[in-house]
Amino acid sequence: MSDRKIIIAVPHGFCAGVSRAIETVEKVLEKFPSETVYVLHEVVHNQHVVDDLRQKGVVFTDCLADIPENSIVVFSAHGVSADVEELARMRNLRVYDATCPIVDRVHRKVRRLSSQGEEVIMIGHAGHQEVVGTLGQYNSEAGGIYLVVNHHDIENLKVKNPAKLSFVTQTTLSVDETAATIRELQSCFPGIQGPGLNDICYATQNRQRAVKELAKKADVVLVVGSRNSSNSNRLREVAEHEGAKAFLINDYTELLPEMITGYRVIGITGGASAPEYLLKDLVRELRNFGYEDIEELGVSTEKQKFRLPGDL
Ligand code: 0CJ
Ligand code: F3S
Repeated sequence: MSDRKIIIAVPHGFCAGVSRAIETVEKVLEKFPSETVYVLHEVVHNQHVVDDLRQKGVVFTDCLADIPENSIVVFSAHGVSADVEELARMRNLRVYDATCPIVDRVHRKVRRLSSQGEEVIMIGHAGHQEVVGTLGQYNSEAGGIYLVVNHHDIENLKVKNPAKLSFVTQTTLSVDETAATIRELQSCFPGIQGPGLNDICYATQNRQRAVKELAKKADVVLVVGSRNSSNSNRLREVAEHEGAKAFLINDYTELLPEMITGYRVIGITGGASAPEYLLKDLVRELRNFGYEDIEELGVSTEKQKFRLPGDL
């Protein structure tokens, strides 16, 4: 009998914000069957989700100005800047906002800080959709908002008034790396105010805790998620830091024999935007390689649910 086995991390896969965003698009499609439904940016960073919705008729675009006036548009789970919201109003677009409520909470905080004239440091990855949206909630006529991701950025940072300074973070960062970044910010700016690690959402924290435990038991960790998914990339990194080999794959077709050859225990998890059927497909594929036993390794259960936006 083979001693090879698969361990699946719990929780993995869809979070409440992703389920809400996808359901928002599906409900909008149902409600307006004869209209084109536009989605600004990938609704979530998963190629399969986006392809499935495209098949159902959704038109994805990265440019709001390309959407005809008066059309229906859904904003992605990652949120948008205040300028995009304003442009949508000017073009009379009918907006269904699928921004995750946890991202929205960070947006509200940034708006409040900017209205109080406070400078804000955002910890996050340059160019990521969520970061673009959150930075763009700050009124540029207030003190200033600055993006940092590492030691080098902090070293080079000049703020105008360290006595009125706060920080916020992207919701999908590595918990351990962010803790170190916050410690460094606090040592450079002793008066800085912030949420600690609380802007990192529950789903990111739970999936990272689970993959950490998984990586202690598995030789290799396979993370199902798309390349541009921040939280999925962080899961791969956390597993690797814990000493396992780790790969991010979009689906089972990207599994290469050399990723698993010679290893007894394969750990599996999925990013917050990875549909469950992709994990099931991967398990089926691993069975073909002789991994018959399946276990689950759970660190927590999740009950979070978010209401759909608007009149849906
Ligand atoms: O930013 C978010 C609200 C997380 C959305 C869920 O995951 P995903 O993969 O679409 O986005 P990230 O690249 O932010 O992880
Ligand atoms: Fe929201 Fe976190 Fe998911 S910010 S969309 S609950 S990964």
